[in-house]
This record gives sequence, C-alpha cells and structure tokens, in this order.
Amino acid sequence: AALKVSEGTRENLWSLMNSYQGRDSRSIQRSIVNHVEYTLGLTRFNFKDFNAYQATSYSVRDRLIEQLNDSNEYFNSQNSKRVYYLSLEFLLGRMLQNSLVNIDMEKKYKDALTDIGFKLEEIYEEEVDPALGNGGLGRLAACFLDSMATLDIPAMGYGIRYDYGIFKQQIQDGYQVEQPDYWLAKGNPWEIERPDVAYPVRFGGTFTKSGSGCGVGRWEGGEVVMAIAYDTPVPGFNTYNTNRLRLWRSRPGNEFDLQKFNDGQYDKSIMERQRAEYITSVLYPNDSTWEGKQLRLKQQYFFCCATIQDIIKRFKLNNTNWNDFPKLNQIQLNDTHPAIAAIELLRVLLDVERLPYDQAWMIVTGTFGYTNHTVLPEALEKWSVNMLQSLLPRHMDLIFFINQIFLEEVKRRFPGDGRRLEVVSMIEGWEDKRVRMANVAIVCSHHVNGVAALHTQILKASVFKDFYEIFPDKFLNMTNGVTPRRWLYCCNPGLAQLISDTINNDDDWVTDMRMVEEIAAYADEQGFVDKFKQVKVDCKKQLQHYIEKTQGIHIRLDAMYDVLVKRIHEYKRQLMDILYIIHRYLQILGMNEEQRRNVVPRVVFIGGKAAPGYKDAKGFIKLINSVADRINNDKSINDLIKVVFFKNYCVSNAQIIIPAADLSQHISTAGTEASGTSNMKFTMNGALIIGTMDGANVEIAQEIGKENMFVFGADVHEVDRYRAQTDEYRKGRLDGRLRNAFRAIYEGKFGALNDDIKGYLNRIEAGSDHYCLSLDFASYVEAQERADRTYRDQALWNKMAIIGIAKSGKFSSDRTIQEYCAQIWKITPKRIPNPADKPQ
Ligand code: B1H
Repeated sequence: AALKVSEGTRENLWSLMNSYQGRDSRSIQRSIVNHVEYTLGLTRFNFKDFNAYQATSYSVRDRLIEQLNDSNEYFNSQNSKRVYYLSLEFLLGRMLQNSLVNIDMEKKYKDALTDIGFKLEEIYEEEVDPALGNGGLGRLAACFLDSMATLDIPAMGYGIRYDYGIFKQQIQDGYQVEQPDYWLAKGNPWEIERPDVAYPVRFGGTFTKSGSGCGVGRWEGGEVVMAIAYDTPVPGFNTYNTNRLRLWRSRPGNEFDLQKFNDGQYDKSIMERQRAEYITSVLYPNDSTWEGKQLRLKQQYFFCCATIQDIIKRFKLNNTNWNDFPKLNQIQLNDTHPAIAAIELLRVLLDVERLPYDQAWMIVTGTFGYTNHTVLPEALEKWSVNMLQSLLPRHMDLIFFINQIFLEEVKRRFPGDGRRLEVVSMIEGWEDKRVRMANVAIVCSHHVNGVAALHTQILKASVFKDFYEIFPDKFLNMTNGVTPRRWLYCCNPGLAQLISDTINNDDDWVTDMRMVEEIAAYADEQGFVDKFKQVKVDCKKQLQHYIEKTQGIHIRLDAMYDVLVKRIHEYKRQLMDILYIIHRYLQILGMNEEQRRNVVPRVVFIGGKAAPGYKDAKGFIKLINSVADRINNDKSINDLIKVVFFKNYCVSNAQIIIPAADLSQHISTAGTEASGTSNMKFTMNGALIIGTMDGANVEIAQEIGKENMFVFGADVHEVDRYRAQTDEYRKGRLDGRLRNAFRAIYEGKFGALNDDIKGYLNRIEAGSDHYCLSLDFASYVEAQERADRTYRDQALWNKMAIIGIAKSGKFSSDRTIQEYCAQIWKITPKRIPNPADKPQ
C-alpha cells in the first residue's frame, strides 16, 4: 500500500526541498557540483564541458521532476480531465535551453556557471539533438507539448523511445549517405527510467470467441513483450505546471518457453528473447510515405497497447463509472499511425472489462480525435488484412465487426449508393484485402481535423468527401502553429529583446503572440528598423560561422540569404528551385559588367534529408551538389551566386538558419503540402516568403497581407485542370527557360550525372509533369525577380519583414492548442498553485 504522510511531515518535506532547490547562485553551483561528483562519479576539480552539460542537465532535471510530481499529484487529487497526445514521432530538439527558459532560470544558471569557469552557450552545444521524428508531423507534436504545458492543460504525450533517431545525413561525392543516429550513446540526462511502470503486450497467438455479435474474445499464446516507461518532463513557460512525455521501450517478457529451456537450448532461447528489443530500435525514416513493414505495425500496436493500459490504470485511481471515461480522457491521434489504439480500447472494454458493445463503442467514439496530416495517396496507411490477422487476430475481428455495423448504417441513410459503401468501407480489395486506417480512425473518432484551412477544405471536398456527407459535424480545421519559445525566444534572442523593449511589456508576448502586432507601428521608424537590421546581421554572422565550421565554406554577409530547408520530396519541388538557380546562373553568364552590377548577390541554401529508399529525392540532392560545385568554382561570376547544400538539416541547426534567412521558400505544388510549419517560423523571424497558395501559406498571406509575400503559381483548381490535360498538351507548352536549364544539364555543364535524374527530366519534357514544374516555372521566375527588386529597396524589404513578424501571432501553437481545447477536447486550463508562492 502507498504510504500517506501526515500534514506536518508534508510541510517538513516541502521546505526540505525548497532549501535544496534554492534559486541563488550558490545553490545552483552546489547542485551542479553534486551531480558531477555523485551522479557522474567524477571529481569536481577536473571536468569537461560535456560533463558540465550532463551535471547542469541533471540539476535542471531535479527541478523539473519536482514540478512534474507536484503537477501530477495535483491533477490526481482533483480527478482532472486529461488530454493524451499519441504520436509515433516527437521531434523534440535539444532540451537544456528550452527547460531553463521555461522555468525562468537561464540567466541564473548562466551566471552560476560563469563563476565556476563554464560558458552556458558552449554547454548548450554539448547536447545531442534528440531526433525521434521525421519532419513537420513530429516537430508539431513537440510544439504541442510545449504549448499544452504552458497553457496549464493536464496533458501527456505518449510515444516510442527509439534507440536510433532519424539518420544523420552525410554527403559523399554529392550523394546522401545515411549514418545511424545512436543518440543514447553517452546517456540521456533528461529521461527517467521507470522499471516500475511496465505492461505486457501480446502479438500473434490465437483468439476464441463466445457469445453473439462481437462476442467476448479470449486472446492467448503468441509472443508477449514488455513495455517499459521512460519519462521526460515537459515544463511550461512561466507556470509551475510540468507535463509528462512517456516513451515506451520494449524488453523481453516474463513468459518463457520452458520447453526450449528444458531441451537444453538455453543460449538459443535467451537470444530469441532479445528479439523483443528490436521493436523499439529504429524510427522509420519516411516522411509522407507509407511502408507496409510488419515491424512498423508492431511498433504501432506495442506503444498503443501499453498506453491504453496506462491510461486505464490512471482512470481507475479515482473512478469506477466507465461512462465518465470520455469526460475525463481525450486521446488525440497524430495521424493514423496510432489509430490501432481505438481498437485496442474497444477490445479491452469488451474482453477485459466485459462492457456491453453499445457502451464500449460510445466510450471509444467519445474519447478519440483524429488529425489528418496529408492528402498524398502514397502516405495513407493500408495494412494488409493477413498481416493484421496473424499479429492482432482480435483487432482484425473487431474491425470487421464495426465496419459491418457502420456500413449497414450508411446503407440505411444512403439507399442504393453502392459506390459510397465501397469508398467508406474500412476494408478495400478482394484478393489482396487491406485495412484503410484513415477510415477506421474517422469512424472511431468524434472529430477529424485537417491542419490548415485549405487542407481541411480538400479533405471535405475530395479525400474524405463521402465521410463528410455522412458526418458533417465531425470535420473541422485546426491550423498548425509553432511554439514561440523555441522558435523565437530561444533561437533569436536579439529579436526577442527588441520586441520586449519596443512593446514595453517584458516577456508577456511570449505567451500571447498577438501582442507582437504592436511592432507594426514601428515598421517605418528608422531607429527601430536599424535595430532590426542589426539583429538580422548578427544572425547571419552566426550562420556564416556555422557554415564555415561545419562545411568549410566561406559565404559573404552582404548577400540575400535564400533558404529552402525541409524534407526532400518531389511535391516540395526542390528540383524547381535548383532549375531556377541554373537559369539564374546562365543569365548572369550572358551579362556584361554593367548588367552584373545590378544583380542581387545571393547565397542559396538548400537542405533536407531524403528517405533512404527514395531514389528520385536522392537524385535531386546529387543534382544540387553538382550545380553548387560548378557555380561555386566559377570565378567569373564573382560570388554573385553561392549554392550551399545545408547538410543534416535538423532541429538544432534549424534554430541557426531560420533566424538568418532573408528569403524563405515554400514552393510546393498547390494542394500537396497539408500545412507546412517552417513557413510560420521563418515569418516570425523576419524572413520573407516566396511561395505558392498552398497549405498554411494561404493563411499567412491572409494575416500579413499578400503584398508582403512573393506569391506565385497555379492554385489548386489550375493544378487540377493542368493534370487533366494530355502529355501532348503539356509537352507543347514546356517553359523555354526550363528547357534551357535541362539542356545545360544534359550537356554536362554540371558534371556527369547519373541516368536516373536525366530520365526524370526527360519525362517532364515529354509532358509527364505531375508536380507542375513547367506550369509554375514562369511565374516562379517572375516572383524571384520581384524578390530581387524588393531587396534592392532595403527600406521596403525590412518593412515587409517587420510586418510579417508583427502579424505572425496567429501561428503560435498556443492558439492552435486553445482551439483543440475548446472545440475538440472540451477542456479548460487547470493552474496548479506554485509552492514558491506559499507563505513559508
Ligand atoms: C506530414 C506526414 C507523415 N504529413 C507518414 N504526413 C509518415 C506521413 O512515417 N510515416 O509513415 C511520417 C510523416 N507528415 C506533415 O505534417 C505535412 O507534410 C506538413 O505539411 C505538415 O505541416 C505537418 C504537420 O501537420
């Protein structure tokens, strides 16, 4: 039984901790040095920067653990409603600075460390960048954690503790080479291992059913592995509240195959047990494409099964009435990757808790919300029925059952509409049957949301049209956002300071980004503009230094920094950018001295990882590097263009490149990028966008004014019409400048390229242009020229950038989370009292 302490003892324990966790310099130093000696086992008289990083992190973690425990105890004592964010990816980025900033102790730690001979900024650089995610979807989950903690929402994140994060990208001879990211090699001071929080997870085996309808299932045999919890505290900004991110690691189960042991195959059976650990070994490195690997399905079920057990256990601490479950628990599915959690909850309610089907179904649909992140058909998860059946027999059985009930309902409401039944069914195909996880997620959830207005429109009008007509009230929009803590306050302290000084309001804007609008009034004021220019130059110097250090390339400061960083994908059109660079280069080659004096010098940064199996994307990387090679070594153009392939783009170096950008590119084919989130980060940091009317660009234009962006390209309808034309039609209209760029490549101007990329370009020339490069090229060139013209007028450029910052308030993830709270989760903030405020 748990030990309950008396009130008197309790008070005593409070003050005990308070004296230990003092906020004065001496206490901070004592805590750090304590960890050097007692946690790391080193001597305080001699330790390196890395050890200082470790000890400082443990010291900060101590404070976070206390806040986490107090928050959790408070929510338990209040039987608070909770939100659970389920995601296969959390792309957190480094923790130390963010934690210090959020608990408002950055300055104090900085001074305390300086005093004992360490520089906090250098210590930050010692931290590995935990990269348990691919791109926008994983980073969004991390921004949401920060906002939920900051907004005092009792929330938890659940995911997987991968041993290997997204690969590290190296470039050899212009080609991407993947290096494993064993991020735990030197330990992880931010996590707390919880061997006491462990749950069994079953795979395979057999299932028998008794009773009619869905019946009551008995699932036995197969393989049982254990899920062990690892907790990372997530502090909010300017609040005592601290939430928990719980990541599961797989370990061998406690059931042994005694037969094998007794057969004398001791070593063999031990080795077989080790296989359990593979489940959480590696993050799948695909962004926006789906791969039907069995291990991936195991990852999904593994973490959902442990999570549902954990949530139910917490619910049972204070509750016995199952009908209260949806009122007290909201589970958000970050895409369909964790959708099997809904079926798992249904299974537990039916087979373990023995609830009647109708009640169990009500609970499931009252609990789940589903966020869709893409309309690309290749990204929609469709697990093979055979695979599901052999791995999760009862779940497959339940999916067939709920599908049948759902389809009967649809038949009643839309008589004679066989086409609709076919489309909305959770199962597709005849011989090769597959489960459409999006359909499962939609039917099991009370709300389905897109991640930007245009994306949600597309969901309603085409991708999920038939569902929208069945459940019009289920669908809504939740435009993405990014946390201003990491993406402005931490990564751009100069700009943060300028904002605080200007609106005369300390740091209140950090939790209320709409306040920043006030700086728009200063967009014409010379004093302010000069300070803004200085901030930008300082950021550019930092990037310059980073590029020199990591890539050995010297770049000039007095150039436009033109940045395109995101995962490499055909739909994101890095190819169109590099073809434009070729065009620009050819143009400059044909100019005389006089004309060249008018050219705006540019440093072009293109960065991003390609999925290891994505041939075309890898071909684009090679092409970019080949073009960079040629242009950078052409002395005749006198540094008017410099092309940098920005290696190993990740959260930590995004924090360097985003604040330094002048121009940022968001140039996906209209209708393909669900939202994009770096577009928001660049805008907050005073970069101007060149972009299409796609994803959240549309709303950014609405907020800051189209005249403050360089908008170009076909809209969604024009894209549809262009795609409906014949190859012949498109071939006849190939853009002339595009053709010249192709020629230059074919002629070997950029070295010998492999046949794959040439084949790709040949197909575009032949009219196969799904991503509309030829359709958009002319207006892209025109928008680039507009950007140059504007850049020559620095007063205008800076004014546009400042207005962008001022009107970027909507894109704080605080606003996004407030919308989820009000419209989907129906939850209100619960502010826990800060013990420091208590009279001592
Ligand atoms: C996004 C993904 C994604 N959409 C499959 N879909 C994955 C799909 O491992 N997989 O199988 C991984 C990721 N990621 C992105 O989500 C969108 O492309 C962005 O436009 C959007 O901003 C972001 C966050 O909503």
